Amino acid sequence: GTIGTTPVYIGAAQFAAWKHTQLILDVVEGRGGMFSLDNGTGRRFLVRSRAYGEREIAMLHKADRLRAMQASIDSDTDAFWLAEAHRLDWSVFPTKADESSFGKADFGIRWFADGELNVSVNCLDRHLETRGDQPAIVFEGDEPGEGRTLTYRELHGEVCRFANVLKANGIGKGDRVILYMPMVPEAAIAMLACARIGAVHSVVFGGFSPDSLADRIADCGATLVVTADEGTRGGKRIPLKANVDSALERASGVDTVIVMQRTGGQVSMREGRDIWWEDACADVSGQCPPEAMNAEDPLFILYTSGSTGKPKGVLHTTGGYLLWSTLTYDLLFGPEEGRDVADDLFWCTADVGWITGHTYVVYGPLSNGARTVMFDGVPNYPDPGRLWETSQRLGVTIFYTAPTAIRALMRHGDRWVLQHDLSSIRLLGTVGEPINHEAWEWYHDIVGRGECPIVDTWWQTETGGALIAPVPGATETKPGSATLPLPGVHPELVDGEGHLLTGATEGNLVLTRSWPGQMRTIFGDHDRFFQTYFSTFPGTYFTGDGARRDEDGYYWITGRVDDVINVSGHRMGTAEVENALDEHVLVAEAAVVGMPHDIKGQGIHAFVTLKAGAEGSDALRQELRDLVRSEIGPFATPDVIQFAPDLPKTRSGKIMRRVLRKIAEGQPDQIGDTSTLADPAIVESLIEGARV
Ligand code: 6R9
Repeated sequence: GTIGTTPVYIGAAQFAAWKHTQLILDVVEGRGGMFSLDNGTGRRFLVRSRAYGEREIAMLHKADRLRAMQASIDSDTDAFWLAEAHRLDWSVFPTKADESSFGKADFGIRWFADGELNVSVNCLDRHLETRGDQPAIVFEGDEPGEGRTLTYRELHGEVCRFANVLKANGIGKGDRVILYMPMVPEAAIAMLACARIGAVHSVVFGGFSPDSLADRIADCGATLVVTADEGTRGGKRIPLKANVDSALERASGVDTVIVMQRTGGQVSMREGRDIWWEDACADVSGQCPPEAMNAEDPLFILYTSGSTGKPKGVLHTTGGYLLWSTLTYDLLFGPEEGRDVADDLFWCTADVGWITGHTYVVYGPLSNGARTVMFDGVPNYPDPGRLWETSQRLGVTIFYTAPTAIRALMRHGDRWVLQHDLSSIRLLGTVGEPINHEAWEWYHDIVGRGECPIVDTWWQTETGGALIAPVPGATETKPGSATLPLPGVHPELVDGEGHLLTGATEGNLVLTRSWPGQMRTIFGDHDRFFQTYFSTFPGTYFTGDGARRDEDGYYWITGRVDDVINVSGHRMGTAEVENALDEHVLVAEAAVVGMPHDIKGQGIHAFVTLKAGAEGSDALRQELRDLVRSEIGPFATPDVIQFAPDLPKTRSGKIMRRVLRKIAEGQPDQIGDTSTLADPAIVESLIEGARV
């Protein structure tokens, strides 16, 4: 990096270093500062430098940017991250970057700890001057064409108004607010309004049952809930407000419920507790000063499943999470040289109830000044061409979805895709589970016309944003591989004892160093945070995933190695489903494992033993399915319920899940050694039972 020829690439880190040493005095043209320079806008900048006089600089391709990033991160990690921090607007710029430790003695995750900023300012205010009238959110409802567009200025006004409503209802910095919403702009407005005043949002996916909702309200101690009268999904209505009402019969502490009108359906409003969104916002100012937040102040809690029955409140903070969302959105989906971020229309189909919706529907795109689609429908309504019809109509250029949706649509044949002109799409992405070869090929050849790179992004609720993924234009892809770690990500594979494995091999996937987007704690249980992620292989963060690494260093995620299953990209703990089944009076014991499923990736196979005298029947199967639906939500409904005389247990009484997994996978010949079972004969009867 010297300025010799024109144009030259200046990475953020390089620029910061030069600026620091006063080599660069002034950015004469353009918005100035690192953000514009490294934002890939492709505009040329006149830079006046003490050493070289006036020079023109311009962006180069992503491959060069990635190389420059990797080089500077290796030479001085902290300087690199402080330079990258210039992607954001801070009220107090941090002087320190990474202060994390994975070790027991000084355990803790901290980034940019003396910096101050506000997330809503970064997603809204800072764009007003340059992008105020540009679309921020493009909303597409359940019915094709039902929608509206909010510009950055409109979104800013709505967010300020709703922030004032929250304040008027007693919400302030640090208070928890539950959002139980459809995929409408109001969901993003409520998230950003919380961020504006320093309240901590916890979005609960609208498919969760009242019981699951109650657990989450109670766990995070929320005092306010935002919901809608009803949601709509594929023409059907979801009774969101009624679900909140029944959840609040169980969970206490909520004084206010704000209800937005989505369908106009009948709901009951409790005097003194429930208010309409529209009424509350009617006479409220569209200005709301942002709360100055410390980089390590909480931004949100999002519940996710682990090996135990109790969902974990994953806590993300302000500075590190936002930087990681901003950086990874730009690297993976940002524009190439000569284009602006708003030349793209980005569509991530995830619901805001999941981490993908947080990072790549709301925070990442908006922080970058992008145009982001919010979709409140489903892929097969009114027909299996919906996603492609909508992509064509809206002019989507980047499309990001889950393999399960691709597999489901692939089944219906190519014609649903080929009927539509998808030439606007330039980039495709996947997330949530490994993508099988067949689905990759179809996505690439049919949806992507054989022309669009596929960005397979591996990450987790815990990681905040993508960690292993190809940078389009820079990383060669291989179908089914998430490819290589992004800058600042340090994956390793270890064996069962935690020994580091080198070269081409397979093992447990760990991360040996922190990155800004890493979760900071499990809300209310910091010790559980350490135990869950840092005690299995001491000194590392254990992902719970297994992976293979090939001779080129590419990672191929093989799936969870713990008791977590991934059904249609919905992550759940087998213990949660077991707990729900155990609630039935006739159930003595239940064990749940994943089974291969053509569309969902994994399905749920439940082995259930009944209390003495009880008889298994189809009617009971249906009761058990309904029970899981009402305890957790429809997406957790078991595919197979097998009544079993007993479960395979070791002499110490531990269920040998490996045996059940092989039976559910239809590979009983691979069960292996069962000699340590208390009653090895049980295995034969289970295999027999699985055949019927
Ligand atoms: C973002 C998200 C995390 C788990 C993760 C892994 C699986 C996610 C993947 C993938 C293979 C990918 N996973 N992306 N597996 N290839 N590209 O999905 O978060 O809901 O917390 O799930 O999903 O098993 O551990 P989350």
